[in-house]
Amino acid sequence: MKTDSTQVVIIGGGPSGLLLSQLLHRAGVETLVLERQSRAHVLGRIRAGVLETGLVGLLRKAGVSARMDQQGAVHHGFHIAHQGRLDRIDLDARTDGQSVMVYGQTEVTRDLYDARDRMGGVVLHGVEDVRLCNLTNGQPHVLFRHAGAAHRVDATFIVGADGFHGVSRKSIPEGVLREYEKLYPFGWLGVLSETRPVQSELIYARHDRGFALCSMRNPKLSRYYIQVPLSERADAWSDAAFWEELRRRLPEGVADQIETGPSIEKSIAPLRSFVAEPMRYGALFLAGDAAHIVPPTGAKGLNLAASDIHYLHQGLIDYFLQNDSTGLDGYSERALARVWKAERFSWWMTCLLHQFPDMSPADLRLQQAELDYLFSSDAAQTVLAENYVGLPY
Ligand code: FAS
Ligand code: PHB
Repeated sequence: MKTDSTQVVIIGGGPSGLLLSQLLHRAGVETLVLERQSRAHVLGRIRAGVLETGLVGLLRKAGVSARMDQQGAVHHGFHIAHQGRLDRIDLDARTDGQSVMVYGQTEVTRDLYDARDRMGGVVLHGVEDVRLCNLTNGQPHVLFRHAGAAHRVDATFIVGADGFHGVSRKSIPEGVLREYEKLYPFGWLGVLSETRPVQSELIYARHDRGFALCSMRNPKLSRYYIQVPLSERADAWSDAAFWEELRRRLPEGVADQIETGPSIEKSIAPLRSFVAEPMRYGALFLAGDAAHIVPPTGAKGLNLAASDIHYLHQGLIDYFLQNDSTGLDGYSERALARVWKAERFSWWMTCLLHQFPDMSPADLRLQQAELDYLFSSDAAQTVLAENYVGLPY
């Protein structure tokens, strides 16, 4: 058994773990990141596309914003398609000039890995059998296997940034952990294609046949989604069938502008609302998808991970550099307050735009009335806009 020690062990080399490691390293706090998958596997994931102002600011603070500033696109609004027409949500006007950045999570993760390499940050890939030990009664440590050898690393703190299926949340005893979950009876079939995005801004579409979303990664890379039943499989959808169904869910003036092409990625993501409380147990802190999941309708998943990291990195720096544990002691309560507001918004956007199998005619009319009210009320559009650009940290 090889034994080592560090200040903070981070389980998970996704955006949460990498961003925290980068911010702590720049402040002089030592970390070790343990990642189950290869770097290529992590970078092969196609996930979020919209960054809130808060995350953009954190990436700048972490020194990883150069490529985002060159290749990302600032968006000042987006459209909602319903009843055959497009209505725009003017983010600028509704939030005194705030906007969002469209820049893929894959690129954010790539920028973070490059920065970790430049700083000599240690990220171990192919780590197996991670076990969290002594979280509340003595020297917290992590046991794992890597490159065929058994390892033990002692740490002052352990951060679980290992996503929804990780080991960290499951290391909190059942009597302590409270879990809240809401499953949606549909998923999103997503396609990435090297085609011109149909519009320069995102289009969220409500249609009797189901939800659709027109997004993008850059002027030559489009990202589209359609709502599908949970029973569907991505490989059962030909590209032609996907493009035809997408067009049927969009207003005519938009549908006939869609540039089709071969899909370079096609996958189905289930939708769920999930929160685990508390986000701290002794020396363990949970961050990102390890603690919460939102339906992607509100573009909050990655952005919630960012606010967790904002609170946590500050608390850890205060502890190690000022011997002040106030931020760490208040982390769970502070992070959860913002998490639940984003869960509410993501649930609301999902209910507004999706067709639920058990909707009655009255439900359908109420859903349409919600949209009619939204576009007849400055106040309602302000509420949507301030949530979409991201509530304050
Ligand atoms: P991640 O899941 O990204 O990273 C966790 C890391 O921990 C992974 O690399 C994993 O390999 C590693 N890990 C797991 N168990 C481990 C173990 N035992 N030991 C070591 N390492 C371990 N958000 C949006 O805003 N918009 C979207 O459109 C969107 N689409 C999504 C589609 C899918 C299929 C999924 C799953 C999520 C999507 N999300 C979306 C949310 C997503 O972007 C997350 O919020 C984001 O990846 C959160 O980052 P992390 O918390 O780092 O978790
Ligand atoms: C994406 O571009 O992948 C995306 C954008 C907005 C969302 C969800 C996904 O709400």
